[in-house]
Amino acid sequence: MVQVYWSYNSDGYVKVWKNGSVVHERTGPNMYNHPDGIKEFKLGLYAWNWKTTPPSPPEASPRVIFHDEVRVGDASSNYDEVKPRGNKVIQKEVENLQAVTNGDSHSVFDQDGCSEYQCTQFFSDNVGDQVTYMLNVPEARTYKVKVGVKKYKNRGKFQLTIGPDNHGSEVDLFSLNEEWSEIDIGNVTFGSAGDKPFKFTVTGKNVSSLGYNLSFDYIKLIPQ
Ligand SMILES: [Ca+2]
Ligand SMILES: [Ca+2]
Repeated sequence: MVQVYWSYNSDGYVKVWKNGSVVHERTGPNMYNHPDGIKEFKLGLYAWNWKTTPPSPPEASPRVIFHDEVRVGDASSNYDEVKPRGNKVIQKEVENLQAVTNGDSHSVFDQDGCSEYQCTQFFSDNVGDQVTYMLNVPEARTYKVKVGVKKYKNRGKFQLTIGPDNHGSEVDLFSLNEEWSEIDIGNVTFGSAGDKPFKFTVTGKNVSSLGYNLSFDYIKLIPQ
């Protein structure tokens, strides 16, 4: 990451950041003293003689350059706004998240089919019951959200709400046999990083289901 204060005076500076630390720094004038103020950031190959030596371009060895994830901030930008973001998939095990319900009990159980050998069960018993998990979203950006669930014969249907908005459609967790599944909720844009409430509200149950319980395994955030 390059941080520049453009100036033709001694207060100009250029700082080069790598992995969160300044690794190179130069202070002093870094632009011409020109009435229009030439402040330009360019990305490209520097091969001046390709332009000036007629006939253009002259014989030259090929040069190749790759650019990726270019973001340009301004005077009000901060490090997090422009830093390289990467594309690592984040998976949070629901059994490790703080859970708050509307009163019905909630517990963690061990089973081989669950990711990290544990899932949660919400003993909801009616429409409108809710469990909210707090999930730390590391960056303000768009993620595809997927939820790992365990289906069974006593499960209800839910609607997921993240912050103020519903995401995805109603999901039916009923299955005659135990079944693990990954539900694609779709893309969600987070305007800021930090703890976000993922609220699951019971919306009904399959006619064949014996109850309204919900069961979760993990929540996955896939950078888009
Ligand atoms: Ca209840
Ligand atoms: Ca799990």
